[in-house]
Amino acid sequence: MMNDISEMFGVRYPIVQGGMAWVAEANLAAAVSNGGGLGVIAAGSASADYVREQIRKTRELTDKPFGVNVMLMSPAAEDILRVLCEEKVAVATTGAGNPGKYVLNLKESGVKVIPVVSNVALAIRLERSGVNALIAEGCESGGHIGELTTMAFVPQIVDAVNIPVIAAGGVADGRGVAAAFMLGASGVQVGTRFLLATECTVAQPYKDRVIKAKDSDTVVTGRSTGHPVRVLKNRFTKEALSLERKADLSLEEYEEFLSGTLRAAVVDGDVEHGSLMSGQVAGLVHKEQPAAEIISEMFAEAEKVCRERVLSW
Ligand code: TUI
Repeated sequence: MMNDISEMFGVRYPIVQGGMAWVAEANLAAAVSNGGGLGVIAAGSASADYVREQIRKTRELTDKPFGVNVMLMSPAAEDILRVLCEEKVAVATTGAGNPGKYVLNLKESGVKVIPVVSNVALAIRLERSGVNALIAEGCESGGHIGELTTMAFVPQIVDAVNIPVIAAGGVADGRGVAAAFMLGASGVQVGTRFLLATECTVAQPYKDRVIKAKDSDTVVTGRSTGHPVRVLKNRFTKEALSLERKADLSLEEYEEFLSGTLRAAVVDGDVEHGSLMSGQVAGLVHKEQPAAEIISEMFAEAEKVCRERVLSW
């Protein structure tokens, strides 16, 4: 399936793997790229050296293009972006901030820049700064989120810019892919379903919680602190929400409470005290599968639903 996004990335299917901090490392990124999508290494809060090592490891596992997601709130973000230029990574996706001032350098080094945005104003500004495409992320997503839903947000971005738009948030199967294209997107970004890829090295208890989750099992913590994050409900979210109700809570105290909780979930499999970031589609994903199978299944289903439900009405 060739379109502007698959041609831009040089991949078979217009699907980008979400830049899930701690979760998305070389094994998952390479598996997604080998399966015909764009695999992505998440830099998260890691060091520039870690990112360079993961880039080199991914190159040993695939000869296909892949990207790196840079979480711009990280103190190491600038060093990581320098590594992406030096290593001439195909694509940089960015999140949790405005990458405007880095766009020129990245593009001059041959790195395509695809920022995640959660409002139209930033999308317009970034189009002017020369980014190659945009990821419009709705609040159905896991992790750090904006306010708007994918359904409302994607067509508004599509109307506002003249570069390709990739829809994210709430996409986990072929129906989601088809719906994203109906909204005007040229591709999709998928996180939660790839968390259940066989090649994803996240601790098994985390995967099992996602598999067991129902539609209403995610909650958004951190709204009161200005850092809303969608996660699966557990003892950690109960404590986080109760801490947020404290009148004299300082940001430092809240950040101290959060510190290490994502690592605890992903690496140690601590599903009670850990932060189990997940999208609302957790209730839609039921099993582990190889990344390549996830991708081919999603696009086969998208084609089928378009034929059966759209083209025949
Ligand atoms: O970045 C994400 N999702 C993430 S990052 C992350 S790491 C983390 N770990 C612990 C606590 C908090 C975060 C987990 N999930 N998604 C992309 C995204 N970007 N969502 C929203 C935004 C965003 C927000 C503000 C993009 C741009 C932006 O710009 C602000 C500005 O300066 O205009």
